[in-house]
Order: sequence, then structure tokens, then C-alpha cells
Amino acid sequence: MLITKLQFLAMYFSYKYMALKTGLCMALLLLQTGLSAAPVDISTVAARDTGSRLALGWQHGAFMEIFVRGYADSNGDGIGDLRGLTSRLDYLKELGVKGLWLMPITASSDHDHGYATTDFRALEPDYGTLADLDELLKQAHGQGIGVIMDYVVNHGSQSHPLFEQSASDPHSKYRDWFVWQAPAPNPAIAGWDIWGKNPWTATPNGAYFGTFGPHMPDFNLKNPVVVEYHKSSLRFWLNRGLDGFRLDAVPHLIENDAGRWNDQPESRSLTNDLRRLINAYKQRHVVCEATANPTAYAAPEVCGSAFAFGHEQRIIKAAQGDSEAIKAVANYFNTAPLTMATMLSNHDIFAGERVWDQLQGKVAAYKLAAASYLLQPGTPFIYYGEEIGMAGVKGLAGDEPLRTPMSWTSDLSGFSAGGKAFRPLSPNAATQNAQAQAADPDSILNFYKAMLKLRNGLPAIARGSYRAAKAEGQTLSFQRVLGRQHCLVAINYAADVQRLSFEQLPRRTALRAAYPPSTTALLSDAQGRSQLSLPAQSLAVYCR
Ligand SMILES: [Ca+2]
Ligand SMILES: [Ca+2]
Repeated sequence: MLITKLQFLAMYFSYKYMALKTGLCMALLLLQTGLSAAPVDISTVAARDTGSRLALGWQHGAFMEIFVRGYADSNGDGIGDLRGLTSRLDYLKELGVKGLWLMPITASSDHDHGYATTDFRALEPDYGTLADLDELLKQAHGQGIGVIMDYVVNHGSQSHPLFEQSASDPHSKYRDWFVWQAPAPNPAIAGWDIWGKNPWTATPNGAYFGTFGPHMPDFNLKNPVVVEYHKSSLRFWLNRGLDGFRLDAVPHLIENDAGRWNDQPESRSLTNDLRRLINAYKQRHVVCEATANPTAYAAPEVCGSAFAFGHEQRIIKAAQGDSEAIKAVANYFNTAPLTMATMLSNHDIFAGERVWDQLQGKVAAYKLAAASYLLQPGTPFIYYGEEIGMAGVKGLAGDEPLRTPMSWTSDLSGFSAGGKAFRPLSPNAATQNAQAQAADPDSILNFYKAMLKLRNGLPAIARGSYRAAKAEGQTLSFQRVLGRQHCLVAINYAADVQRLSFEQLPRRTALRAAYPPSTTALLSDAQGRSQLSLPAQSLAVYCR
């Protein structure tokens, strides 16, 4: 363990301070040759579950997806960090979230999104120390909030020390940790094509495979030693008290050949192995990114939960009054597992721009989009800043417009003690910032609070069944039932008043208004039917 830390520090400082590079690298070499240890910790880690302080079922509450780099900077260097995040737990608690998903916080070569991992058991130095993580977990658990983090099983960074060894020496003992072939397969003959690209990269020592490009080489997950390494790395974090993982890109874990690279049975089976390892610890949560087949990966015998890709686009269209999309939103949970992880958008541009930009800042539609997924089944994942209507930053490349500093205030003073940031603040920070929104009772932030209060106060909304879904014109209604609790959610997406009718309610019952506050109950008749007029672009929730 000491050796690993020394080696990590040596690598880190050699990166940071070029002048010291030669001397420290020699020290590193001496350590390696003298003790023949791996350049990163690959030792076996046994499970040591210290239990959980979280309430049973905490993972049925809403999560916040957080890009730590963009959340809150505690030391004035312009980069968000773990201490900054810890200082904002009061805000998250008051909002009503029950879980945090941290985008990768492990050491990476990209020094940005973090998906190009260089050490699966070390933190990104810019984010802080393991002691900072322990403190975050302690304080989050004290607030009843669980913390899961991204874990990338499929690939490492091109500058992961073990990949570097496997690349520089075909006889390296780490060669079989990655997917090598010599000579490189000819894509014209072999037929390799992943999203229009050849996944093989030729080098003087053979060609390696990278689903997501040359900078992120795939691990060879047919090698049991590699699988054990990742399992031990998952245990490393679980043993510290982490509450689970968001497993990245799981349909890409294992490839068989050019025609069989996506969502292979072996990938599902390995995903299930990892889920079982995590769920063997008390009160942990796992969610998978499985764009290939989200509902299949949400099955209990695969990942248990997976992001509902596609549903977010339907909700955004429904919020704009598209009646076909409203039908699709109504029908989704008639077949999809109730354990789907839902969202309006995330850190990837393929899942859409910031909601504010997609809805052109139309606040009424924005609130209905939020209500649609926060009141439907599934575990909602709010993307940081979504709850205040943060806009993307125009003119940045790729996914960067979505990954900007949180607009705590109208300027950068809320994000960083130093008043600076690694990326520009959102263009609408003057109005759409947490401070201003908290003070405005009609703000998007206060609407999110109200919706999460419903979720947290009504078990039927958080984890009840889904029934009587009905889309009519530009209106939607559905019912959520758990035990004796029976809730009706009715949404009018239209620009004028609409009369909605309902069936399958409890018979001859007065359902009290849960939202908006009202003293008038909704009465059902002897057949369990009722009617209601809803103002333009509004919603109502009634419960027995
Ligand atoms: Ca910082
Ligand atoms: Ca793979």
C-alpha cells in the first residue's frame, strides 16, 4: 500500500513538475525493479462491509447527477472539488434529493470528465484526498443522502500505466489485460465498424481495440485476472462506505467479433456479476448506462436499474404539447420496469442539450417536463443545475456546453472562493442562479422542491405501481398505488383549460389535494370515475 502511494505520488509530481521528472521516475523505476510491484495498486481487496447508515429504500428517492469539477470550488483554484461539494450538502438536503451520482472522481488523464481513468483506486488530485471523500460520505450519510460514483469497467486511459506497459512490450505481463491483435485487422475484410469508426489502432507493436477511440483502450474482460482487478477496485470503494455505482457503458464490456460487439450475452452476465458483488453489501445501489437496450439491463438478473434513454426526448416533446409524445410518455411504464432510472438530460450531448435550451426558456413547459418524470415511476436523476434552469454555454465543443460551473450566484463568486472557473458560467446565470431562485416562490427551484416533497412524502409516488395511464389530446393522467395509498397525477400540457376524466379510482372516495394545496377534494363515483378541469399548463395530484 505504501509502495503504491509512493508510486502514485511520483507519477503525479512528475506530471506536474517537469523539472523533477527524471529523478522521481528513476525512483519509481527502482521501486518497480527492486520490488516488482505494478505501477498502480492491483492487489486483491476482500469485501469488508461496515454497514449503512441510510434509511431502508433510500434509493427510491431522487438522485442528483453531479460533475464535481463543475459543482463547487473550495480552495479558489477554479476547479470544483469534494470539499466544495460537501459544503453544498445543506442545499441538496433542502431540495429533497436522497442520492448523489458523482461523475468519475478517479484519477484520469483527461483532467475533465474523468472517463479516461489512469488509476481505479485513486482520486483525481484536483478533487481532493481520500480523507475528503470520507468526510463527504460521513456528512452526506448524516443528511440521509447516499453517494454513488461512476465506474468505468470497459476501458482505461491510453496513459493508464498498465496499458503503457502492454503497449511498449508485447511480452509484458499486462499485454493480455487489453485487447491486442497483430497485425491490425483490415476493417474492409474483417468488417469492424463501431458507430462509423474502425475501433482498432495500429502501433509498431500490434493493434489495440478501443470502443470509444484510441485514447480509451478497452480492457480484455475475457481475462479473469482483469475482472478480478475491477471487482477488487469496486470493493476498495465499497469498503470505504460508498453507496454504490453507476456502471458506464456495460453493453460494451465484451466483444466477440466484428458482427458481435454490442450487448453480447457475456456483457450481460458480467454486469450481473458486478451487480451481485455490489448488492452483497448492505443498502447499496447500482444503475447502468446501457444505451443498447435499457429495459433489458434494468431487469433484476442483469443490472437492476438502467437509464431510460429515449424517454427523456418524449417527455421534452410532451411538455411542448406534442400529443403523440404524450401518448408515448403515458405508455412507457406499462411495459418498462419500474426500476428504470429516468432523467430529462445528462452530461452527454447525445441525450440532448440542457433542458432550458431545449425548451427555449419557457418556464411553464419546463415545470411540466420536471413533473412528468419526478411523479412517474423510476428513480429520477436530476442533472446538476437543471433544478435552477441552467442554460448551456454556446460555442464550446462536444459535451462541454453541458458541463459548466454551477450557477450558485449571478457571478462566479458562488462557485469559487477565488471567483474563477475552468469554464465559463452559463449565459443565463443573472436570473437562473440558486440564490435568486431560492428567493422566488414561483421559481423552477421551488417547483422541484415541491415535486420532491411529494415523492418523499407519498410512498405511492416514490415506489407505487403504475396504472390507468391515459393520454387524451394534450393531457396525461396516471395513478400510483401502494397499499392503501392511491394517488392520481393529472397534467395539462395545453395552452388552454382542459377537462380531464378518470376511471379506476377507488370507488365513492374523497381524494385530498396533494398538489397544488387546496381544501377541495376530488370525489369519485360508484364506478370509480371522476372529472377535473385543469388550467393551462398545470398539474394536480390527489391521493387517498
Ligand atoms: Ca478546487
Ligand atoms: Ca469492451
